[in-house]
Amino acid sequence: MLDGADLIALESRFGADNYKPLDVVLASGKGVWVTDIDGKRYLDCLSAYSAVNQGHCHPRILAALTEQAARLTLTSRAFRNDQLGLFYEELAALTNSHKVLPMNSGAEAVETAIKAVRKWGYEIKGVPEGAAEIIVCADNFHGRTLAIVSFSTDPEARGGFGPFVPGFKVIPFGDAAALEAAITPNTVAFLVEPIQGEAGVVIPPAGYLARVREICSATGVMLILDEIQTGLGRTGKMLAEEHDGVEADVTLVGKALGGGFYPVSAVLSNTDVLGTLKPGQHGSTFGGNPLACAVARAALRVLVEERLVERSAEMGAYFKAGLESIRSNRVREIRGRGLMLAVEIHAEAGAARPVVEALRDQGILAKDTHGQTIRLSPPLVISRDEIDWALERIETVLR
Ligand code: IF1
Repeated sequence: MLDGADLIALESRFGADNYKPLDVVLASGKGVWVTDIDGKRYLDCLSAYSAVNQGHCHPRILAALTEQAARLTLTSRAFRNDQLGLFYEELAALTNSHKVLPMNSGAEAVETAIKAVRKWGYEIKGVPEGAAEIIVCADNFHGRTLAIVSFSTDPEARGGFGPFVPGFKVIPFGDAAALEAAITPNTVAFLVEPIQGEAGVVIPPAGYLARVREICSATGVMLILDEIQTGLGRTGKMLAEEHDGVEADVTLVGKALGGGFYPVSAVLSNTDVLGTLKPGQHGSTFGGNPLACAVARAALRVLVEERLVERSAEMGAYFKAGLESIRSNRVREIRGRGLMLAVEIHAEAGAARPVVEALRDQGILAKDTHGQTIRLSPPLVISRDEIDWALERIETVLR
């Protein structure tokens, strides 16, 4: 039998070295709990970066997956399948969208949106061919493809990968005046995360998104909200845009859309943006396949029927209040909305990584980001008792 050290050695021997995971080798999961190969249990406070909002191995999603997998898994879009239309209808209803374009990963949804708004710019807005500009924010995270890293401001994410894709302009996050100033007649879209995830759970100033919405509407610029991480209940609303009472022209969802079982993403549009893509102009072998659609339909049904969005708001407020009541001079700030939470450690108190390692030893899996921040985003099925259990341990580690 291979033990944990053996399996880690295999990873380092054969695997590309593009991750530095915590050395915990997981073998099973149920709800908010995961178990390593030695049988030690951990409370998952990362949820695969919000891809398992419904909890690990949710039985209803598992049933939908196995039922569909036994019936039909992949047809390609050359033919139709009996799940796609229903998936569209259900997702559109839940997100108040008119059009849906299914893809697989989050990055593919972002790429799709970039292509669609550029085409919209040329065909509808009348931007001269090749001149379309898309405005993005500093410290963004939208994925790892070449176009996306072209407008990343993280040297780690883009260093060494040029030449880059042109046509992007970077402005500060949370600064509506900067957006106004950056827009030109060739601007086709503004792409932004409602709350910046990778940047460390950064919430923009109150009124920012509403002002952004006004500016985009007044100037004929498509507002693209990347809700791949914030969407589907994570922040206590189905979409984070609802906190600000705005509607994006294009909304990107992924991660939890696949319920943690399968990569499913989608571009949702409330305008004619997706209408500019005609047969042959965009696609994917796997996007919209019947297995993906059946899994996503079940993942959405679980969110609604188990009231996980409401639960995220309620448990998030409870967890946040608990974190705020921890007396520790190492804590600089507690941030977050719903169950998208973060603890920022004072620079003088050391880095976040050793804190995350100490949490792991206490049975809590969380992730450090940007040196000082610890993200806490458990599956939305977490209970009050489980939060109390976590708070006790987090307090022990932080004091
Ligand atoms: C990794 C971060 C989270 C995302 C938003 C698009 C994507 C992501 C807002 C792309 C993906 C992931 C990818 C993951 C780390 C992770 C992450 F720390 F890098 F920023 F979640 F916070 N838009 N985020 O957050 O989606 O193509 O990966 O499906 O290991 O790179 P994807």
